[in-house]
Amino acid sequence: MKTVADNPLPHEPSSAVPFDDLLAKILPSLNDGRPIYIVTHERPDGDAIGSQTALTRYLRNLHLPAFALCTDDKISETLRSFLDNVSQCPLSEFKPEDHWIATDAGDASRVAEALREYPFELVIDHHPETESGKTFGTYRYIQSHQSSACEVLTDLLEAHGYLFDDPIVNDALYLGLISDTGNFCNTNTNAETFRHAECLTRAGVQPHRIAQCLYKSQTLQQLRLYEIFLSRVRLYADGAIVFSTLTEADYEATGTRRTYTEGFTNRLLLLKTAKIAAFIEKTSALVKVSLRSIDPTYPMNTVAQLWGGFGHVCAAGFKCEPGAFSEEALVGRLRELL
Ligand SMILES: [Mn+2]
Repeated sequence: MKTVADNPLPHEPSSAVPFDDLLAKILPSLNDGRPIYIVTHERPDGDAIGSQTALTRYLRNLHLPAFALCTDDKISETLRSFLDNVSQCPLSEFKPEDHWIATDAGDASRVAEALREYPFELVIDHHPETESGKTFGTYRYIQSHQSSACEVLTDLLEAHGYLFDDPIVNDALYLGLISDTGNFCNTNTNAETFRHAECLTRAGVQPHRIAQCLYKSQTLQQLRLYEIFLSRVRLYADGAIVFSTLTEADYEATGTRRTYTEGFTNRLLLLKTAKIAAFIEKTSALVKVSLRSIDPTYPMNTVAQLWGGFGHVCAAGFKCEPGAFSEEALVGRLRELL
């Protein structure tokens, strides 16, 4: 049997009060009546929408004119139901000279192309720092040891004196927490994650209700898409590497969209032999690959970087032109990690 010492925490837990009150430093400069746009990454997931919703709502509660700027009109109805709780601004109405904050997006390349040149004043993220990211945002609060942008934001709000008294903020924070930890199953789950979850649950969040929203709200069309996804599963290296692929035609045939595949890559790791999973999405113009591994022994970010991508150790991805992608080459790189 392994001892605790043999199984150290994958990440150093942060201390209970890990930083000064950053929001108190920044908010005075944002309080000049101009709108504050809260932006997140393209193809937003639960953590993106959760952190965007929570921060927009929190600033609104402080009587600041904050808006969630939605750059993706194809987000799933589940995520939409969280975002619809806060003030939103359509892409057509913003003014460049207003205030800009990014959450769950530490690099300009993560936000919509139209916004990349704007002067972001605050950037909140938990993705590992990138070279290009260092010039994005005046204040950068990047905590790559934390599970989610929502966990980072929970700390920021706590330090700012938030009493966890707004159910909309709390539910949104919890959404991000369970999204990025895979419902507390991924390697980024640690004691601090549970402390934040406890804090939110004590404040009234009902974990079963958020889990129901996120994991048990599939339409029959989505299940049909998943059926196709499973039918395309192929194994390499005696089942240690699991691949599947979807194409534009699959979305059309099932009446679904690319944004409906949340969680698909992780589900390839349900296979007992699986160590590494890759979900390949093909369109005529682009190949998008999501990579997941069961633990940091198999670093996915190093592989994603070979194709210009990035990400976390156990969850990374890349996009490239169809001509630049070869499944054999990817399998070859992944085999080297085993
Ligand atoms: Mn995230």
